[in-house]
Amino acid sequence: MSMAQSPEPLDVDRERTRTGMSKTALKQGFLDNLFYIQGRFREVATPHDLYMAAAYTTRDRILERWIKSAQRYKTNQSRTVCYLSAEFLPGPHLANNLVNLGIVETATEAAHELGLDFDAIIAEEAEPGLGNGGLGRLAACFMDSLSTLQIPSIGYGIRYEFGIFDQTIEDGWQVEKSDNWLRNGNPWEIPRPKIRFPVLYGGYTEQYRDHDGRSRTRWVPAQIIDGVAYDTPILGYGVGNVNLLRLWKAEASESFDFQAFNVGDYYGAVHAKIEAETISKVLYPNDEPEAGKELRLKQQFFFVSCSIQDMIRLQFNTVGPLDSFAEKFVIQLNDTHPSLAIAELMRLLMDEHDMDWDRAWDITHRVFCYTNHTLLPEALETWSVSLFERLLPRHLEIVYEINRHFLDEVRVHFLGDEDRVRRMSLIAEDGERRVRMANLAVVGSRAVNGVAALHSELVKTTLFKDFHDFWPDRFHNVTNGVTPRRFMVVANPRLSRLISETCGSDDWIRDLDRLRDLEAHAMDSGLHERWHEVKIAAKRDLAAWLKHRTGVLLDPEAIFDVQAKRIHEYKRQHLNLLHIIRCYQRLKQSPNQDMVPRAFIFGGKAAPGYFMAKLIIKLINAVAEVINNDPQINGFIRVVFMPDFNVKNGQHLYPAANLSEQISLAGKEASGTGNMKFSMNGALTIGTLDGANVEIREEVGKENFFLFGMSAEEVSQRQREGYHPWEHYAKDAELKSDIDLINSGLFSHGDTQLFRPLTDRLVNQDPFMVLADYRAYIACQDHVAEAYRDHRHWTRMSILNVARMGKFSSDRAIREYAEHIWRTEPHPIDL
Ligand code: Z15
Repeated sequence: MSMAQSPEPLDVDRERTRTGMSKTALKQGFLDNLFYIQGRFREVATPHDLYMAAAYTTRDRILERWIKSAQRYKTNQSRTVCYLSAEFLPGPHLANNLVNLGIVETATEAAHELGLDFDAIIAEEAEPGLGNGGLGRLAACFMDSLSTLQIPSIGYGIRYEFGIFDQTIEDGWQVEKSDNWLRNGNPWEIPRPKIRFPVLYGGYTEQYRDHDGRSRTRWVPAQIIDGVAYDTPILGYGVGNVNLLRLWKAEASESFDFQAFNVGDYYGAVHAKIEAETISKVLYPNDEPEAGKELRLKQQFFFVSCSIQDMIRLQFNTVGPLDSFAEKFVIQLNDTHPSLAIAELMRLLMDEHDMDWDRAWDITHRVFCYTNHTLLPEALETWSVSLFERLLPRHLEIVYEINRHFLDEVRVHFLGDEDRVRRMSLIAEDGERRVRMANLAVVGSRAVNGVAALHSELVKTTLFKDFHDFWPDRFHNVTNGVTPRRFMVVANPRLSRLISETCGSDDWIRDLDRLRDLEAHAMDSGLHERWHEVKIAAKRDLAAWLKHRTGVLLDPEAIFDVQAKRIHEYKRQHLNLLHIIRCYQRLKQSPNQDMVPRAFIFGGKAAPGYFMAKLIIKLINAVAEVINNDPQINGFIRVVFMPDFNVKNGQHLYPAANLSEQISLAGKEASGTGNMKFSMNGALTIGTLDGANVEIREEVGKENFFLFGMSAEEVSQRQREGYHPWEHYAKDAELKSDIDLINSGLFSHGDTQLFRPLTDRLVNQDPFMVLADYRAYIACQDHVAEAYRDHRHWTRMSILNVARMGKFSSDRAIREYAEHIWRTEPHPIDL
């Protein structure tokens, strides 16, 4: 893969042998690992054995860099970024690690010489699905970029035993299967049984006097659970730096076990063990907060408490006294899920390390930064005071105390504005009293950021307006990005090779702005031909994959029109469906019309308890069944639902897409990151002015982007005026007939009621204004079809989309965090 840095070939050979990166060394390492770790000969090895041997052979080559990084960071006392996230979605490690080690070609050759099917070995890996969607995947992209930019960092999270469910489709409905990703072992993690911290829950607090006679608080918990560290190395691309993904597993605390055992309660002790382990058992499969779920709050406190204790341990092991904690560390809160860390750090500094309030608060509010990922009111986390108090009595006291200090400041600043005080309080007092986690995160942090320019503006002017009035300098924007290593080099090797050949270097992989060099070739017919070939080849691969898994056969010449993301009403998969039904009706009315063939491809999981999202999946599959089996349509349009959309399966989708659907209601999608992944792989976007779409359009040029729909401004204006979806239904005959067709029973074997909840909601409420944007969407889709007929023009737009995607590398995002928010410097580890 790496064609850049080239000393003398002989030196390279010698160096590769010394570091075990030569083909011979890889082959020997592989056979040794197969024998000594898997206990197998080639002849009897299962595909999984072969994968494990390849994984261990790769891991062996990471370890030297890993240990060197850890030692260097320690002796340099480097400032360290701690990224706290309840979710990480790294995707399969093997292929990515080979890319980042720079040994893809050597490893491929080694495998072939051993007579192995390397692609099959790579496909064998089960991915760690420790996240729901965008937020977890963003954390994984950021880990990749932190290492690549050589910034010392630790990702802290939970080692869920069961990640996001596996999705199957049965009779058109989503069915959830548990994700037992650890079943066959995980070669990428190293357990650290000695890195273990007690996590306390429940009980009560009491006052006492310490030896100096000062009044102190003691928390007497009702339950103690241990968190044990499991470490996964995160390699940077083409650098020696390896950072740490440290995930906590819950175990019964030994002392508690023994207590029960000593009084003869053996079964009670075993029961306590089982109960303790449920804390890290399963990821909540919801992109929104799980209202009132005690176990979820326990999970959040569990990983936060372990992580803060670990940082305090590291502080003592390196720089020393806690006074410089905020110089040694910066803690980035990925949404509010880890915001209990603010109260936990206060507690540890005061109750365990003797600090007074002011010193503890000074450190705390200088160490934290908070990223907001949503404006949707239903997605803002709050916890009832009664649950909070039952589980974390000491933290509730601390939250109250933070609130008291904070609201006093607000009162002084805004004399007499008690309404404002009520809105800004950490405690909601209307109805059941609740702790507002977002307010806690803003008050406890030095910097707050949104994830795209539009989103960050709305954060300042709507969601956190009062806070922005009070602390204007606290608010920032860092537009999201994605890593080109996984989403271009790993997912799309053909395109990556073509880009490197065209640009004469693979420097773009570490410096994505270099893609601009493609612009000079955007009219070159030689490049056009190869660009088209690369896309068609990816479409053939995807078509074969989908045929095998769903039985639906797609025509690689058709427009591959893809919407892949969580299923949610605000993302408007049903708007896409209305367009499909429109195409179908047009073809039925005039079968001989000259329509551009299309393959409509969907992918995405619905939260198991989200009825409307599950009904949308059913409708997609119901429409697919009718259209795909209608002989009059004759394959002109096809609809397919890719089951189990995840990082691994997504890698088949991005390279094959011609058209990327980014059609959320403006103002609702904070950023989106799939939009970037598609565009980087040469898909054109049909989209609204929402999230990062706005900036993508600015970068690629408005003539290379299919824009439709209301702006966020227009949306809020329409809502203020009063929105009446039934007027659209009544006035637009085509819209009416598309919705009526759903209600006719055509897609439900005559059942006219099945999809009623969905169509009724559209006609009567339509909270995401599908009907208001319908006409503009159909018109825009017609432009897309016309544009696709001009192959040269389309290919040129596709090349320009890729050439202008430099901004959306997560390297750029991490550079902005490092410079404007974290104030961290790179610490290079030489190879
Ligand atoms: C999640 O994946 C996102 C926001 C959330 O509040 C939760 Cl709980 C999960 C997504 C946003 O919806 C998406 O627009 C954004 O790109 C992503 O986070 C990463 O910032």
